[in-house]
Amino acid sequence: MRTETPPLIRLEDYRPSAFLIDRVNLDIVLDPHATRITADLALRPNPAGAPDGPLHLDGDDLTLVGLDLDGAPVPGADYAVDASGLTLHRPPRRPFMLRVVTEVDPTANTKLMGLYRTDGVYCTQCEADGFRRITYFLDRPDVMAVYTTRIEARREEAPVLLGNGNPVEAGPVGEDRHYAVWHDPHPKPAYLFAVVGGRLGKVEAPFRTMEGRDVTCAVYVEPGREDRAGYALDAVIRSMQWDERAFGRAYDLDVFNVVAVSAFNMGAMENKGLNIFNDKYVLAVPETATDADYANIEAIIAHEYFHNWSGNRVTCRDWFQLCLKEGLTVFRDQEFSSDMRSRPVHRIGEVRSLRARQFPEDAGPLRHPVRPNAYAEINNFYTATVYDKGAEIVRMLRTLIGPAAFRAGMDRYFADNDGRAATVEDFLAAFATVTGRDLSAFARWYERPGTPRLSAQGAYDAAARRYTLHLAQALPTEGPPLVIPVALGLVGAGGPLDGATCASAADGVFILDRIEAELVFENVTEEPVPSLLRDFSAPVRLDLALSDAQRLRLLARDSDPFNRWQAAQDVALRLILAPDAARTDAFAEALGTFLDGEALADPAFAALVLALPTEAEAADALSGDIDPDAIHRARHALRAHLGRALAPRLTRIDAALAPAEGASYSPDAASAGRRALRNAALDLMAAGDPQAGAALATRRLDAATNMTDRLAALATIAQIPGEAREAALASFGERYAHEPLVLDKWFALQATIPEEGTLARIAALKGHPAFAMTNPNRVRALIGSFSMGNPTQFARADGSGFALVADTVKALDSANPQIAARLLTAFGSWRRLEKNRRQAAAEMLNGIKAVPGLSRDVADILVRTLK
Ligand code: 0A1
Ligand code: ZN
Repeated sequence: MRTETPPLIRLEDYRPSAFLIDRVNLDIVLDPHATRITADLALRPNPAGAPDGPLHLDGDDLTLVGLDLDGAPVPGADYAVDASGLTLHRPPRRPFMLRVVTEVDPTANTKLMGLYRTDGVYCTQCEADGFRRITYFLDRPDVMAVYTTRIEARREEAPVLLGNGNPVEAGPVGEDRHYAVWHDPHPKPAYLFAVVGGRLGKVEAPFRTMEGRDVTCAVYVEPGREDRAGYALDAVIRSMQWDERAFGRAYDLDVFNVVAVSAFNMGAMENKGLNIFNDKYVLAVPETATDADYANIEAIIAHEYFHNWSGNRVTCRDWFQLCLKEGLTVFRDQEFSSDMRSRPVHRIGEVRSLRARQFPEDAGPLRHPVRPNAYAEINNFYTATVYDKGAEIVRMLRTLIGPAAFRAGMDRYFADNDGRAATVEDFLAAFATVTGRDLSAFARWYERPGTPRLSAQGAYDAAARRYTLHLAQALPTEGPPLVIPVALGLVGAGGPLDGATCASAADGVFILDRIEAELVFENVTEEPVPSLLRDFSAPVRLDLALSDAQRLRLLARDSDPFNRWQAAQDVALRLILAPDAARTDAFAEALGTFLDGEALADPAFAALVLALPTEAEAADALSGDIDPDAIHRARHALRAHLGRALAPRLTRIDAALAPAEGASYSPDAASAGRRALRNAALDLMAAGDPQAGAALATRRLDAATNMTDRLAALATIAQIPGEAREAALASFGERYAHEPLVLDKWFALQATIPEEGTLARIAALKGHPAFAMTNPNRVRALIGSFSMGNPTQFARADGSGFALVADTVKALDSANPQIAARLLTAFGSWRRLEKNRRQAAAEMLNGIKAVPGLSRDVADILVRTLK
């Protein structure tokens, strides 16, 4: 069997459902191998649909046990079952009740979609199309129903039984069984359905909403881990408070439950009133979690909670509208985190991740618009483009219309679409209504794939005290121009030129809605350096030819923290791509002055300035024939040079930021910032002097009182070959032998060592007792980190790195196609590699293609990657 292009589903083919389901009554009797689900569905023809044909209910991997229509068994001749579901040949043209009884095996469910078991806990994952693995259903987001769910289980096996909505009743069933009934009054699509059953411990806290509703918030975790759930619970409360303050959105049920499970395909899921989380984004104590873990937990708890309005109360009409909930909710969680932490530091983090993940996607074979117009497998569209570029579009909209109009538009959007399945058009219409503006040109951002280029050229006329700036945009695809908000200013030798005026950018933002434009600044008293795209006001690539000296002026003098950081990144990137000792000295001197002046005032920001562009970013700046080894060498040489040049300062920083004796750990942003700078200093020192660095890092490792410092020290040591490294890795592995989430860090760290021996290391680690191909976190830690974070070894010219990943994809595909497909996306940039590596990659991809019976998930990525 050859791998064919899987058939496409197209946005233009969207039709309303022929039937609707208003109410769903589920009775779920949990059993490890034969869980029985009785679904009573209240169906009716959809007046907006065309209900004259047969009724097809989606189903996947189900055993049908019974089928009744209005209380009478449906004769065998009146329906058919196949791999895609169940068809009623002649459904009634009036409202009717359908009882569907199915049986599933949650223990055998390795895809982690539908109902499955992880560490003995029953849980579900229904987005995007997992509900059809529980019962036959109209499994599409525009079919919204009110659900009542009865769950029954052996008390011993599942003392905790959770569902969507509010608890209604609970009680015993015979000797050793019990049940619970949950009712969710808010109509919802099937993808938001969830149940959980198992032995779980919990922590809880009360919250009173601004509307006066008393809510019990709870976080459920593996029994004995309750002490690790407190930070997540606190983040729930802070998210609830923030959404009331920032968006006027209150919670709408009596309980809000979060459950942590160990095997989960993604980060977390916003099921109504019952969020299910990858435990990596819930569990945290200082001994096991890093500052980054705490920040992720806060952000993801917030993200899922914010979905309650942007996603659940207002959902998506179809999966093409995925960015409607995801882009908007990422924007909301970014705003939340910015308010909880340092806004500029957070913004830099957002952009780093956009550039690391979304820019390459947008430049490669998997490129797609933020709102795709066709897909073969929707689960492959939970991408950086839909999420992160989707969030950038919302941010640009706010910049375009201003914060007050933005808030009014959001209120309008929620009011007009509450309880509905909406589209991107509905979203934009709300803002058009409140502002009276035509947003049709802005809407092109949703349709056009690729990262626009913004080029800028300036000219100064000293006599006229006038500065003229020419801006032009270019997109990789044909079409009319985009609307690009360009936040900007001019910077003189002593700082921003506040006296300069520009009529077309009065409030510091120019809206470029043509292919090119000329801006004139008057009263410019000296030759300025333009500071463009402040705060990264649009997701574009900026082409602006500045000298190092001009960029370093921005680093020293600009008022925009983002562009100060960007200036240092730009200088460093150029030095990686074209090494130059004299210019590196000048850069080091500027960094030194920067550190002397303000490192200790804002350590988190300083740590970011010291973090050079990644190897992937350097590769991304090249158009083709990429040699990852050359990039690695150049970047390493730059770090070593800077490490040596800055050594005295780094030593001072190291000393100044040493924690006080006996000080206890706090995950707050300021404390995390001090740790980040101290650890960045350590790493740079070690690059400059590996021997001394290894010794210092070893001392740090021994002295560490929290996982952030311990892991940072270990990461530094891991880059320096030798006995110290092997001893440190071994002792860390032993110390955390029974902490899978910590071992994941240890797996990832070893998988990203940029040395030939790493392949053998990974092969050995696959045999580690804690490693399991059935747990996505383990696979991502060991194999995903390798493919995404070790460019020299993944893209080895001999093909062995590619082979490691390709073999994992093949081995995993039938058990868990979603994870297999995600791993495969690592090949996205293969065509831009130099010839030998490119050939090796093509061979591996074709080798996967030859495997019979590939999943649609993997086939879809493969076909697009090879196209
Ligand atoms: N809506 C979730 C993401 C998600 C998507 C698919 C899943 O299936 C395994 C799970 C989660 C979010 O944005 O957090
Ligand atoms: Zn989401």
